[in-house]
Amino acid sequence: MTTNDIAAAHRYTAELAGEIEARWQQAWTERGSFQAPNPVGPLAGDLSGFGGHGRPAKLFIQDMFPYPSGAGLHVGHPLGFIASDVYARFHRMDGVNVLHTMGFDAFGLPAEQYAVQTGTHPRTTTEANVERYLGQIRRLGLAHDERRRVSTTDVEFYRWTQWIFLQIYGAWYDEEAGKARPIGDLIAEFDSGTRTPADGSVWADLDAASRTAVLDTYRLVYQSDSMVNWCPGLGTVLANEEVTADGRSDRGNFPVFRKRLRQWMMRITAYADRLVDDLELLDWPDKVKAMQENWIGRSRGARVSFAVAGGDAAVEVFTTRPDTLFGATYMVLAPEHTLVDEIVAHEWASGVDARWTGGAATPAAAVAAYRAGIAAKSDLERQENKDKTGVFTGAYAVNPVNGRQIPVFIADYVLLGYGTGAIMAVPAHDVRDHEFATAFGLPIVEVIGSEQGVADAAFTGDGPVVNSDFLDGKPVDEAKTAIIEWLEAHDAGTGVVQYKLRDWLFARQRYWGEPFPIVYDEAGQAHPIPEALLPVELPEVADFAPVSFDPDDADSVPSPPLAKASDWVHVELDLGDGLKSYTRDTNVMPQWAGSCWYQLRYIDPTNDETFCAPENEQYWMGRVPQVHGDNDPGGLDLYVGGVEHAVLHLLYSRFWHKVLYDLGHVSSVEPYRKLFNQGMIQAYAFTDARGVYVPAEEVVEREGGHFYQDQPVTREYGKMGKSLKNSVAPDDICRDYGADTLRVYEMSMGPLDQSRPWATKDVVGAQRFLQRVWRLVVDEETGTVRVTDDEPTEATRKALHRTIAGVREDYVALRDNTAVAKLIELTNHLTKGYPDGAPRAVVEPLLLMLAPVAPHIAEELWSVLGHSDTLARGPFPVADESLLVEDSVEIPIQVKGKVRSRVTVPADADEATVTAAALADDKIVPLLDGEPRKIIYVPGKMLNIVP
Ligand code: ANZ
Repeated sequence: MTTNDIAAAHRYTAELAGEIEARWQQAWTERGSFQAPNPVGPLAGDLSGFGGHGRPAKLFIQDMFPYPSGAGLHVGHPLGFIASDVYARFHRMDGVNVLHTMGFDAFGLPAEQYAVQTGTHPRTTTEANVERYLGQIRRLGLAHDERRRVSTTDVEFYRWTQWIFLQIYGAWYDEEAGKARPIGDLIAEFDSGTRTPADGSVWADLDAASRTAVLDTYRLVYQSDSMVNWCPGLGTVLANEEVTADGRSDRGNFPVFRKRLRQWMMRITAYADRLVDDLELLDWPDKVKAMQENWIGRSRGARVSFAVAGGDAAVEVFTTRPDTLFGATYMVLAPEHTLVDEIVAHEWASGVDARWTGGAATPAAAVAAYRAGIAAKSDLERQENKDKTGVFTGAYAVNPVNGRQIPVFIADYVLLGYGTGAIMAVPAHDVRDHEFATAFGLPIVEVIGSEQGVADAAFTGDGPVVNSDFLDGKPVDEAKTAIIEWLEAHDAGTGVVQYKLRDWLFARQRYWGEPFPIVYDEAGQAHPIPEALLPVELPEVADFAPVSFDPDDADSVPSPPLAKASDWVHVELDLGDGLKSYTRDTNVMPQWAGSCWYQLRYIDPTNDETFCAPENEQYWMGRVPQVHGDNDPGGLDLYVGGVEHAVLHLLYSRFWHKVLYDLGHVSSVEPYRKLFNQGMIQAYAFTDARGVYVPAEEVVEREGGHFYQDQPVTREYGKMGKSLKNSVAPDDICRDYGADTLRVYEMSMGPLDQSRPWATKDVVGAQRFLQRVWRLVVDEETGTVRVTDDEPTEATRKALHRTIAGVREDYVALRDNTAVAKLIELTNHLTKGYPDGAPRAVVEPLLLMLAPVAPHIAEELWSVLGHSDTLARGPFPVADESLLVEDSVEIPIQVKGKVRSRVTVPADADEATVTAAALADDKIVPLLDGEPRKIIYVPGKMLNIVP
């Protein structure tokens, strides 16, 4: 045996790490080390003994759960998972009841597309992928309460997704109360006459079908006709991006028809104001709040009425900038606007600008020719078109604010379906109007002052109003208020609040999703499925593709895969009035549905009486004003995930939660009190001569260049993932170094919210650190324990307690990189200072502090030191305040009020000592001419000398 072999016997190698890690993962599962007790229900347990000493009693921590794709995790995915695990482990060790688990967002398109191609049931594919993910998650040592794992595809999960859908369907938004209420309340109000339907109909006179129709206009879930791209040949509706410029399907080249189709919608717009206003209550990154605010896009504007000169007609416009009214120099109607035919002039006035007439003999002919020319264009093309086109109608309108007559045009950049389909054009301050005015030689009048002026381009920024009579000098916001007051006083317009947010299209014509708990009677009326008949299970079908039709049959209607399950579609049900025949809704919910509420199921995953018992919700998510202030909305204590979910998921989820709150099902106002966005892990990617990505792991570096199969390749840098072929699998890193090393590496790469480059060659640095810790405890050659029972020196004790105080603060603030740096420093201090064995009194707390980041090695060494219990529940060390006090202090010395030097004195030095040190200081002596006149000492802070 060589020396090397002996040394290797007890060295912390990847192999040994792997063995330790598997053993501890097993032990944690067996002991249920990470199980968090609930107040009530199946997971109820003892809650006494948590919290105290300024600590919270509980913390609910969650990651944005993954979609289990076939590719498995790459090392970028666990960045957030590990960070939240460190946070959870630290607090659990510190005596907090921590709920941390992870489930799967498992409905979705990839499994379904795979099913269409191969016939493999999406459930089979999904379950295999979930197994794979679970293996990877377990390998990383994430401390999850495994009893609480859920998949959105579990029948027992989506049963409650359907139940929540029914609560939303059974509710309407009461504007006066500012909240959702049960639809039954609305019916009662209609019945008693305390409220009348908004559409003016008389409730008492309506038949059952008409009443249903009225209620549908109130429900928070409703069906409405919307324009979609229908492709009969593929049997599916397509997104705009899937349709070619000549109106055919990208895939298969079939004709595509614009068609109005009935679709399920969720009335999220009812919550627009609350969704904006409540952002203020959230501890979220400003960037994400701003993105939600922009997405909702609440803006104050006005409808303004312009009389048409020489007639009775008036053109109403919608504008977000009524403050620019004095700068309106022409108007534009959408070409299809119904007023056009009414106002169009009989003939051109003499001397009309040739650019305005489109070469036509009369205004009517110009309008007709222009309409014919644009009929084939889609809204998108019309808006994107940079070359502004249009024709003059021959008519003039009167600007209400100054009586000026301005020409009225039609142009395709104004859309019929938005606002009122007509605009007042302010070329000085609107980009599209500027382009149009330039092309047509129309006046450009500046009304918002700017340095750049408005001759070359529109100025869209803020500034004082100019050239606008009584508005002059006001900033934009004040001017808006003033002009809206003026318009309302003169009956020329009204202020309106406008939102960009649209209702949420909630149906998908797919297979792998939650079925709708809705059936239709023979008259086509929709009925909700009673709660007792839930869940509506996804039926088996033989093939997962939608039904396709004759490609040219524009009149066909989509028939989703579920329509093929005819035994399932046609049912006899008793909905309370005897057995009758019904047909089921064959749509499925969009993939967002499950993630709208999964945190609530984590709380009570096995409750079969309710989606989440109120006591449990209150405990884990309830408001805690004593800790978070009176405005605390409640919700998760920490939600970690990528910034790509700033809108959609985070908005949908907030919406559902608020509906549940209004209806009294939850006590928290918001689902996610605190949000943290982790950065991304990036990596080098390589392209060959054709610009195609090649597998990064097979690229070799030599002679200062990079080669793939001996061909030179070009290096770039980007997000890690399948598309750039630069993924690194965590499995490989765990095999080559161990999970603890991977965890330490990822946590020490930099601040958590910043993106960072992955470099496999740097991982070894983290491994070396853990090997040094290992050697503090274990003799690599003999395997014996190296720690001593010696007292640490005063300097070491101080170093330890400084580390404890710092590491605690770092863990609380998710600054794991600086926590690791402090642990490395303490380790190096012990390695250098105690070559013959470091004191147990310091090594033990070091292991406890290391445990959140590198839990397996910490557990192993903890047991090597003779402890039989796991350190999953700590105790996490507490710093001794008295050891944090510095021995010496630095006192600034001022001469005539200016700092001239600093002296270092013992921390408890009295005035005489400080003065003596100051008067002997090299930099002070030359400034003094004999005895100073006056000396002022601020104890411990400063000494001021007046010479
Ligand atoms: C005058 C004005 C002056 C405008 C100015 C903007 C800037 P958002 O924010 O998207 O709601 N607009 C209104 N209806 C339109 C339609 N049917 N087709 C095309 N454009 C339309 O945009 C509202 C602004 O878009 C409105 O405010 C109007 O132009 C234009 F310095 O009015 B504005």
